[in-house]
Amino acid sequence: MPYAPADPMDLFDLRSELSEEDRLVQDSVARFVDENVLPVIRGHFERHTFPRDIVAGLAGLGLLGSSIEGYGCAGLGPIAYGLICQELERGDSAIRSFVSVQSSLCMYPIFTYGSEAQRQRWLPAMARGERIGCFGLTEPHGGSDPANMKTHARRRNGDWVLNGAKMWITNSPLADVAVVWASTEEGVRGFLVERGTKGFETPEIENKFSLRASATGSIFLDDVVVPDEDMLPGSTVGLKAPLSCLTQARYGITWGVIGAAQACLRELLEYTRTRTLFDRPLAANQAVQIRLAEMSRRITTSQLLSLQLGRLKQAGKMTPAQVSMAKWHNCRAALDVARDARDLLGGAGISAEYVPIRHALNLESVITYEGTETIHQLSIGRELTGINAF
Ligand code: TGC
Ligand code: FAD
Repeated sequence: MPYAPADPMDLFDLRSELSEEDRLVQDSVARFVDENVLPVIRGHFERHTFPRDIVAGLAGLGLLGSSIEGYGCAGLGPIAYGLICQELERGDSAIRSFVSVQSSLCMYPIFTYGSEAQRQRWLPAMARGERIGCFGLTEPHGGSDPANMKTHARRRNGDWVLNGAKMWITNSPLADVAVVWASTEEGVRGFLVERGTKGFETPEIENKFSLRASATGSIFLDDVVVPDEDMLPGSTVGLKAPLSCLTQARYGITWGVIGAAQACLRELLEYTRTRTLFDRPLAANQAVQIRLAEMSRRITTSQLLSLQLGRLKQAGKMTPAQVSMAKWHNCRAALDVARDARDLLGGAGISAEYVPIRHALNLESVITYEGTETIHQLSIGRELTGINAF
């Protein structure tokens, strides 16, 4: 058979490993991103605004709570969810973040730990994008150690009274409902707190230099009364429930960041072929080709990790340590690709006209949230040695 050059974004032809359904999902999300995200995202990044207009489109494609069966959700498998994240983050990490939080951090705990009444009330409306959720775990004094939780819920006349503060909460300024984790006398539990409840405030965090197209805020809880029926009854007492939500979202992030890295490499390939320096295309220099090859190696190893992780998830065998390895590896790989692409664009690399600077700035958040790089390294260290070094 004659040799045909591989797709530079898929050197190991992993697309041929996908099911027909997964390919259809990927193609339709890719089209959506090309038509609805790429034309507007730069403006939103520059203005520091979330593109709220696209929420209906995300919902229309079944991308909100896509892994949930029933309740108006699409019931897709883990590889399809990964591909959704990958294509969305090719547009911008903010869009993938929105979908991660709505799907993995809000709809997932309501589905997994909620009562039937809570599922009926929230999930169909959230799948339609009519209700937006946020997830409040991190607190101002330190997000890496959620066990040291200060936000608390105390029982009063059959209700719960919540006090405390959460910080760096994606979607909180937009959210209709917040999944708030609070410490109780029995341990940590999840609560659904609705906008409009007295004492519940969600001011936006301004002036971010990263994820500028995402709405990030705080949550302040000042004697907020939450009825007992809005406590997540299945949330086991302790950190297991919130950490299980993080596992779902981190899985999606491992795929998402591949999309950001691909966007950078694709643009850079074009740029280095067409920019002439010292009488030859930039891409004709060995030093440049080695850097492009490095980017491709980082993307390919990330793709292989995520695909295998997806297969393990599908088989019900995925472990938190595997997720930590892929989250650490793929975020680091994508950030290195974006920073190096920025450098190879020279001065143009600092302009929003090219995508690497936007992706690099976004990835500075992505490598920090959902567990910093160090937290994931220490999780793997604990898995290997059996010694907790946090
Ligand atoms: P540890 O003793 O390890 O665990 C307590 C219990 O939870 C279980 N567990 C998990 N279960 C499911 N998934 C996981 N990933 C789990 N990790 C642990 C564990 O088995 C145990 O169960 P049991 O039955 O024995 O009680 O807890 P630890 O206090 O030692 O903490 C470990 C550590 C440091 C890894 C954890 O605290 C951690 O992951 N810290 C980082 C916090 C973090 O990632 N926060 C993210 C906030 S949300 C966010 O950033 C959203 S950004 C969204 C976006 O815009 O995309
Ligand atoms: P800290 O925990 O204070 O860590 C500071 C530094 O110390 C880090 O480099 C860390 O790696 C290091 N460190 C910590 N412990 C150790 C140790 N034992 N040994 C060595 N080094 C250590 N949270 C939510 O709950 N919901 C959200 O929706 C959400 N969205 C976010 C959106 C954005 C844009 C950002 C930036 C953050 C978001 N977060 C959210 C918070 C995020 O999860 C935290 O920022 C993250 O977990 C780190 O917590 P921290 O910022 O308090 O840093």
